[in-house]
Amino acid sequence: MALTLYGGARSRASMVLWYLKEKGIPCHFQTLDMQAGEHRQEAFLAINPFGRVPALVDDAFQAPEGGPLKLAESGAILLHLAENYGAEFAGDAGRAAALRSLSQQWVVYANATLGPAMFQAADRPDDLARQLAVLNDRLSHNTSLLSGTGGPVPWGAADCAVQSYLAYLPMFCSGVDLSPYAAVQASIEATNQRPAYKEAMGSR
Ligand SMILES: N[C@@H](CCC(=O)N[C@@H](CS)C(=O)NCC(=O)O)C(=O)O
Repeated sequence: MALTLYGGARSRASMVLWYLKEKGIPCHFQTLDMQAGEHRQEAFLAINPFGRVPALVDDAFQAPEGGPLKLAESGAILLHLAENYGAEFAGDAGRAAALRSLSQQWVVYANATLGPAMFQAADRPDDLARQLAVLNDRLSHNTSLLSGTGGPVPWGAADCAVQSYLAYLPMFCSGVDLSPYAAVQASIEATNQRPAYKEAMGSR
């Protein structure tokens, strides 16, 4: 099995890198010089025609057109890793299916709902506030987003996706007052202290 992750400096690839490091999954990280437009060159467009990072090549799986599987979109990559390398969806078939579905829900939520709310925080502050209130309530009961699903759950793709965005809050939404969300603040602090997170952020 060989995995290659393509990313650039301060890109969403660091989210995937964090997951890989947290789970101890070996992967070659290929840094693209995005300032120089390497992500728009032929060689990378053959991996992701959209010319965006992250992208993953996994030679343990075959692409429908032949050759190794090539995947784009941070959420799809996280879910692929969770399914095939992360040992996340354990238990009997019913529980495993529920964990998988909930994991998909949180990963899609992070990319499609939380991320956009953060980027539009100045125009639609109420949307982000509503989401932070729900997340704060959720995180004040459990540190893992999949907790409460009838047994222990390892840290996983759901936590990685949501916590990655939350950790960006103080940076990207510096105008948002986080003081009403103590559990969100605590979880950002906890993320910043995780050795794998620090390592991923340091090497992106
Ligand atoms: N929804 C995509 C977004 C990918 C994306 O926009 N990546 C940025 C870097 S964070 C990029 O490659 N930008 C290059 C460009 O737009 O030219 C994902 O989550 O992977």
